Amino acid sequence: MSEKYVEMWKSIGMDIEKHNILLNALGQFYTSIYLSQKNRPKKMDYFDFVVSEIHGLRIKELNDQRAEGKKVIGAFCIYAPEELAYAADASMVGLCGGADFSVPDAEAVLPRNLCPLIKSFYGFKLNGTCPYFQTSDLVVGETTCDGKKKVYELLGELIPTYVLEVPHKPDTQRGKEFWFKELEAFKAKVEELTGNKITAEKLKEAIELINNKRKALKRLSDLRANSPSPISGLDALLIYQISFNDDPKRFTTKVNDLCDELEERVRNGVGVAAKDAPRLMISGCPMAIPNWKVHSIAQATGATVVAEESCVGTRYFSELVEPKGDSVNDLLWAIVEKYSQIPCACFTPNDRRIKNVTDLAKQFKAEGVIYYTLQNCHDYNVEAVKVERALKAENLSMLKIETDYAMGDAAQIQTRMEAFLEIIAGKKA
Ligand code: BJ8
Repeated sequence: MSEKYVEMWKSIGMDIEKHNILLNALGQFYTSIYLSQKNRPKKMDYFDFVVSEIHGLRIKELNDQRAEGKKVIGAFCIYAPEELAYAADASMVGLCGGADFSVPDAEAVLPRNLCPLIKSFYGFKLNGTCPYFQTSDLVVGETTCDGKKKVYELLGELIPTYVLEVPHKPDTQRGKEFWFKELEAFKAKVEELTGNKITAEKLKEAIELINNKRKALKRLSDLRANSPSPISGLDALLIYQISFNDDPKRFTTKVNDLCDELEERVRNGVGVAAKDAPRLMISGCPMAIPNWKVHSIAQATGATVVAEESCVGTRYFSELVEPKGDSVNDLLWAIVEKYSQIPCACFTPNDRRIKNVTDLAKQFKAEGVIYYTLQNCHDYNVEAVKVERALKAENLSMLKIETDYAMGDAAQIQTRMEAFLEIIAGKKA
């Protein structure tokens, strides 16, 4: 891919030399983790292609759109209301933040004992190796956790950054009213950025576009409840990750095509792991691309990952925006209702998530839950206490893994997972 796009990368201010190192490493990583999997669905071809062009063709598409006057908005959180971006003919893309590669650059500025996701994204902007950052006209952050909130102040020195104030009790009437006002302000910001008015008609279309994407992802997710699961956890995770970067309409079509194939597999009893492979659910912090660490370790132990209770997972697509009227206000309220159901550990109380974890574990017939928390993420780390209690009450075992993006602890995590699988096997016997 490199040669073809060098001029484009230069034109958006990327560090070509450093970026080449990143691309080479990613290519090798992808080949060893993804392409080595056996019996993958044929329709994964498209998603392999997307990954191979994730810094190339997709960036070209976005830059071609920009040349026509359209805007690109970068985001980090599923609280960023993408419906409003698309209603103004802009695109919303996920920004890089899932690799250890950029962490040393960030640590030259930021404290080391900070969440790796935050260090990673800040480092990617500092070192100029994320083409999505370089293509964004605006970054939208949000006041979820303290680390992100403070780093957005620094990020704002490098790229225009707008911070949404997110209510920390989003499920209350006051929280919803507050969020409605924030959405109105963000709508005005997007209109100012794009020069386009967000009409009811445009907003309705955008809601449908994103609802369709969420429906396709939920269809894929639900298929994994079958035994055997027709797709590997790694492949499903990859698709969830790509959902933040690909063109939403094309992506939805491709996910539905894949689901047709998976339904066929289910009818024929075709799976990817051994029939008796232990079924694991992952719950916790989001895994931004190319964070495949825990899934690849789980698969190496012989387990099959069947669900992710995560923002790169069920929290993104479980609910739809369901308008009860046709005015802009009605549509904004529908967005409020949908987003206030996202059970992020940054909020309190977060009973919805505790219930979701146990419900999902049952729905997906998970025999154990891997609780995944990034180092220095206090919200997910502390919430593990309540999640574990709830799972215990359902006689479900949980293994908590607190880690970063580096692979230094991979062998230790694998040993702990193997011991966990023995406990699960002991319960079955
Ligand atoms: S809605 S989970 S995507 S904030 S950055 S909280 S890992 S210390 S990402 Fe998130 Fe939105 Fe919530 Fe979902 Fe912890 Fe790190 Fe903070 Fe993080």
